[in-house]
Amino acid sequence: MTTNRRILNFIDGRCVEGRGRWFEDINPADGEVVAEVSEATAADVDAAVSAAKRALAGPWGKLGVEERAALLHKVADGIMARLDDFVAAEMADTGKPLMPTRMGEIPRAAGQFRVFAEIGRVTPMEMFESAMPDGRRALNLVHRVPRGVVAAICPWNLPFMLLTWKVAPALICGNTVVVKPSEETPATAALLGEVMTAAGIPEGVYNVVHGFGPDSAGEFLTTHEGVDAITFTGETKTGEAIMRAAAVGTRGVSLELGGKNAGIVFADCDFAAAVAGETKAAFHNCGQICLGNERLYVERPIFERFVEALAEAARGLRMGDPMDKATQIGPLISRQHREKVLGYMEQARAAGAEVHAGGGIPALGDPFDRGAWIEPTLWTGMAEDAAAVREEIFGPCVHVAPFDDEDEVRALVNDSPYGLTATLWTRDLDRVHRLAPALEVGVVWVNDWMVRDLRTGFGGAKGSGIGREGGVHSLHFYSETRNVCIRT
Ligand code: NAD
Ligand code: 6OD
Repeated sequence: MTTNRRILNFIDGRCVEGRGRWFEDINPADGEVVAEVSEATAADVDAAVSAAKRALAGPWGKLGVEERAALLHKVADGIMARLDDFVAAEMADTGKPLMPTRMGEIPRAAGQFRVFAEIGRVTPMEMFESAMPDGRRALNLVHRVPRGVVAAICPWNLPFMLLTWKVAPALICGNTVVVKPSEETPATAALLGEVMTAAGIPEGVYNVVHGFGPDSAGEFLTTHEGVDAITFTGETKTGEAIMRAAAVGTRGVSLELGGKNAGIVFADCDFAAAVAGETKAAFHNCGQICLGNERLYVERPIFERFVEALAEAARGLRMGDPMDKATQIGPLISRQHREKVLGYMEQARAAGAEVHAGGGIPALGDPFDRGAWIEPTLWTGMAEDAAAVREEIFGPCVHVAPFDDEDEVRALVNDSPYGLTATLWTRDLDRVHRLAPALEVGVVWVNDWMVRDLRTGFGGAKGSGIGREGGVHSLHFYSETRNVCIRT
């Protein structure tokens, strides 16, 4: 099918056709083209960065934090008033099921504007009075000033939630932004432009440029000398390229990158809760979530029973029409990504994996057979150095291995180039206190998975990133302190 829907860049408060080519936005649930997207060239990116620079010196730059907070609340209201539009746009870009999109991701994205409005409003200014050697005193007033123009490079897996996690704190700190959404998921970033305008956010404060990474809008933006700081969420390899770009001009960079997260299940756990939690951790969003667990270590006495229960849960997950409220799992983001995941499935078999659930493409009938669906897959029996156990797959695949004691499992979990999250299932509180701080990750969940308060910091160790975003940690990245030391 061809479509009449066009998605344009959003520059200086206006929808603008880029000077690049048009590319297709495809719904991976059924392979339909849902929109044609206008690619931004280097000149278009330059126009967006220039607009963002001008906006810093305009009315936006004169607002106080209270006024910016009020505008952010209006943006949140605007998103929720158009909830149906945002849900439809996100579902069309990703094939995600209705319920998690409508009940979870889009309201959570709107919530970012409220949370950061309040965090910005209530975070006190630091002030220190110092005694000077001559007996007089000095008052240190620590101002928080915006960094300037922030480039936000976003991934496709939770498109709107991850984009707003950057835009909301950047704006409350007084920056202006140029966003480059993933080429796979341009729609909600574009819709947000309409909401920003309706909320009264001045022209040039929020800009969107569409396109790809290398030799396209992503690279043009991260290498633009007018950009003062870069926030990136995506693959570790891309993060390395972006860090190199940020080195020129010594710009600030925040990197939220990949993961190969582990779940650890002790024999004393609440068995049913651990099975249910790990079913989500392995297969939610079709495994396309940086927090997902692709490695699972289960204490030997319950290993076989756990594998059986998790395999049964995986086989029971409902796939199909994303509009059906009962659908739990959507497709992968694209056929191209499915090829990558299928490649790992082949490698897993070659590495001696026993397949307990899934392992292939489901037969869902027309029109979904034209999509990018794949079965939730559970393996056992691979060595720790197998590619499917060591590398991030970013699909609904989990390898389960037995362990015998705490030291062993700690070493297994930490033996990874990544360090984003870990999930611990046990009733032994002493063990939690011993083991959790010894895991080389940014977040440890205990007896649950993916319950993050928006006010808390998030980020990874090792190859999973640099810096923490979320809560007051975002203010540290999106602003700089300026100490004014006044002798009294
Ligand atoms: P990706 O790195 O392929 O792309 C992310 C964004 O970067 C896209 O907008 C892309 O166009 C752009 N890009 C690519 N190359 C670029 C370059 N050279 N210069 C500038 N921009 C460039 O990632 P993805 O496939 O969209 O997302 C999946 C990855 O993101 C997974 O590795 C996942 O673990 C990671 N992720 C991490 C977190 C986290 O918080 N740590 C959250 C979500 C996703
Ligand atoms: O919602 C969150 O708190 C969160 N950390 C989401 C990250 C998703 C990564 O893909």
